[in-house]
Amino acid sequence: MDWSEEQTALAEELLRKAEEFGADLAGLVSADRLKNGPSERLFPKMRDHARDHFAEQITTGLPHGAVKWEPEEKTVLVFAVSHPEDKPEMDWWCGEVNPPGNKLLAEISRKLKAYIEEQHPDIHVYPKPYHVEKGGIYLKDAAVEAGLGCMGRNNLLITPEYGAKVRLRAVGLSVELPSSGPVEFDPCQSCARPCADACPKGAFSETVYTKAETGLCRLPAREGDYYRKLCALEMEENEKTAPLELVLEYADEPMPVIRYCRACEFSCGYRGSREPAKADV
Ligand code: B12
Ligand code: SF4
Ligand code: SF4
Repeated sequence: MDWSEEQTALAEELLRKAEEFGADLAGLVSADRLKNGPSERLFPKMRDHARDHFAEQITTGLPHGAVKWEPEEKTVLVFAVSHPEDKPEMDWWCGEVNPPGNKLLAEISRKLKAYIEEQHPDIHVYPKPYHVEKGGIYLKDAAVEAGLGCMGRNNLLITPEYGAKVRLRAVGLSVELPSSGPVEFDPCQSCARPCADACPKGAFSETVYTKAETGLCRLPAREGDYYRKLCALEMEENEKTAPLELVLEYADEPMPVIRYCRACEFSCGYRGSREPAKADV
C-alpha cells in the first residue's frame, strides 16, 4: 500500500507519544495481519487448556481463545515497558493490588486514548485489556508483527533493546497506518538455550505440538516444545507459597506478595542493547 504523508506523519506522532507517556518501545501493525494469527489458531488445538479458570472470565461472548475485534479497528499500536531484573517489584502482585508495571501499562493506554481523542477526534481508540477472554489480543504476536522483536525459544518476545524483560499492552485504532515491522532479529539461532534448562518445571522438555499435527508453522517456543500446563502449575505454586509481607505503600497489614516465576526470562543469554551488563545488575 502507498501511504500518504499524513498517514506517515500520524504514525510517527503516535509512536512518539507512546514513548513520551512511558513506553520504552512501540510499534504499529495492521489489525488484518493479526486476525486469526498463530496463537488464536493454535488455541482450540491446545492439548489442554491449563488454568482454564480464564474460561470463567469470558466476557466477549466468543469461544475460549478467540479474539474480539471491533469492525472499525484497522491498526494496533502495541507497546512495551521494560521490566529489568533489578526492579522485580514491577511484576509483583501484593494481595489483589495490580503490579506497578501493569499500572504503568494501563496508564499509557489511558493517556494515548485521551491524547488521540483530543487531537484527532475522528479516530476511535480501543484500549485492549490484558486477558484475551475480556477483549484483549495476543500481545506477543502483535509485538512481533509490529517489529518490536522476535519470538524466542523461551516462548517470549525477545527485543533487541531489553531482551525478554518487557511487558506488553496495546490499543486498537480506527485508522489505517503503516506497519513498523516485522524486523530481522534472531538471538536464538546460535544459543545453547539456557532458558529451557532454567525452567523449574521442565516446561520445555517435551514436544507438545508438531507442524504436521497442527498445520501451523508458528508453534509455542518455535518448535512446539513449551508445555503450558507445567508452567501454569508453577504459577499456581507461586500463588500458594506467596509470603506474607508488609508493603506499607498498599496496606498496614501484611499481605501475600506473589512473585511469579521469571526463570525463562532472566536466564535468557541475550542481553539487550539498553540493558546494563550482567555484573552491574
Ligand atoms: C494466558 C497467559 C499466560 C498463561 C499461559 C501461557 C501460554 N503461553 O499459553 C500462563 C499463566 C502459564 C503464563 C505464563 C507466563 N507469562 Co503470560 N500471558 C498470558 C496471556 C494473557 C495470553 C497468552 C496466550 O494465551 N497465548 C496463547 C498460546 C497458544 O500461545 P503461545 O504459547 O504464546 O504460543 C504462540 C507464540 O509462541 C506464537 N509464535 C511462535 N512463533 C511465532 C512467530 C511469529 C511471526 C508470530 C506472529 C507468532 C509466533 O505462536 C504460538 C502459537 O502457535 C499473555 C497476554 C496477552 N494478552 O497476550 C501473557 C504474556 C504472554 N505473559 C507474559 C509473561 C511475562 C509470562 C511469564 C514469564 C510469567 C510472568 N512472570 O509474568 C510466563 C512465561 C511463560 C512462557 N515462557 O511462555 C508476557 C510476555 C512478555 C514477553 N516478553 O513476551 C505477556 C505478553 C503478558 C504481558 N503483560 O506482557 N502466561
Ligand atoms: S515462567 Fe517459569 S515455569 Fe513458566 S516456562 Fe518460564 S521458567 Fe518455566
Ligand atoms: S536463552 Fe538463547 S535460546 Fe533461550 S530465548 Fe534467550 S537467546 Fe533464545
